[in-house]
Amino acid sequence: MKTRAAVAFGAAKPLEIVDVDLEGPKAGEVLVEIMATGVCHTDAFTLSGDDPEGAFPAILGHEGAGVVVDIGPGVSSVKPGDHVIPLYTPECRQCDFCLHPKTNLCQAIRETQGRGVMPDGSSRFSIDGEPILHYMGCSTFSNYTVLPEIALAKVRDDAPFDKICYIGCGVTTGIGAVAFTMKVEPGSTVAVFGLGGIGLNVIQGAKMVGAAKIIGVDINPSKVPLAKQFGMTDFVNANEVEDVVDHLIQLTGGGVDYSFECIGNVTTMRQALECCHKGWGESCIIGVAGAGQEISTRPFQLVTGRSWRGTAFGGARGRTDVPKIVDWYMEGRINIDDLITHTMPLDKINNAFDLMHQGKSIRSVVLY
Ligand code: NAD
Ligand code: DAO
Ligand code: ZN
Repeated sequence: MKTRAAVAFGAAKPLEIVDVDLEGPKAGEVLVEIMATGVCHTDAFTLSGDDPEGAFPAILGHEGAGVVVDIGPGVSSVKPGDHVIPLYTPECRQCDFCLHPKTNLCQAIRETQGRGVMPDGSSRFSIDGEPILHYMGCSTFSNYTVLPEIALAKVRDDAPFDKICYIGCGVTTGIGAVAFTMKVEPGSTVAVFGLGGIGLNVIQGAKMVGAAKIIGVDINPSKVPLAKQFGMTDFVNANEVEDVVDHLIQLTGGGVDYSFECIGNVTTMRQALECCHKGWGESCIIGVAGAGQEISTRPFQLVTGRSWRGTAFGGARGRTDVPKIVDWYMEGRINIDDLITHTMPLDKINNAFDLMHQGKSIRSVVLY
């Protein structure tokens, strides 16, 4: 079949909206009509050429929601008509990682997903017979896409696609980092570095679990009103204080219980670790730094009881946890609507990247 898609033909080039050939689902695979997709910082990171795994031509996008159209042989957990959210972190429920209680990093299809192909080693997308790569196993910048069954969370039918697509990455990553990875306790003091699409969800997660003080750190003060609405109690403009770490330690009387780096900058990763309280403070890296970059600190920071951790997809096991997060949204326990600042049709998708780079959007959502 043909599908309309935004194709990344090369690094740092605008996406091109073209008709692409899409092969039907093979064994264990599912054809999905994507109804809406968010545009995440990670799509921009890959498009920039800084992503060591980034390869072109490819169909980017990993934050979608849609409807199952067709299933390949052997598929049993979804059927045509089901509403689904694609998972860039799949959940096979059988591999050593899925069976280990401490990780969500299912490895069942890791190698082929990293190469931009389906588990059988080939792509379902092509133009004039030339393969176009998949991206993060999702490729939600295509109106129709094919995914492995283990990379789909089946969700309730009454949830709006244009909002729950954001649960496919940003919402789950931010809230999950707090609730699943770091298990932040009520009454905790939390610092959030970067008040973008991820950081604001860390803030709402911290408020949800009952954190007492939630300090946002950013260099763009226009982020403050929304961050306050989501639960930020204090704001630090990193450009207006002499030393961010000293400032946070003074503000909290010794340092924070938990910090989250939601920028992807190795300098702020160090600040986030070092503003943690001596003896027990824990810092979680969420941001993805550019290829080849390294983090550093004095080892004595760790000797004296601070811990450095990290998370992918908020530690969520997608097929199990994503449907629950959709329920939280439908029950009014989490706010997604106010974080979706812009919507647009597929042929205007490059505007979403411009708005992101200008710091004008939190989340842009493409509606098919
Ligand atoms: P974003 O661009 O929306 O937000 C980044 C924020 O950081 C902005 O508000 C910006 O003003 C602020 N900032 C930039 N430099 C700063 C500095 N030096 N000090 C303080 N603030 C600064 O990005 P996002 O969509 O929220 O994504 C954040 C990061 O999370 C990215 O690196 C993205 O790739 C990564 N990410 C990770 C995962 C994961 O599973 N680990 C999932 C999704 C996204
Ligand atoms: O190596 O098993 C693995 C999984 C690696 C991919 C994890 C992706 C998380 C960070 C990328 C940002 C997601 C939008
Ligand atoms: Zn697995």
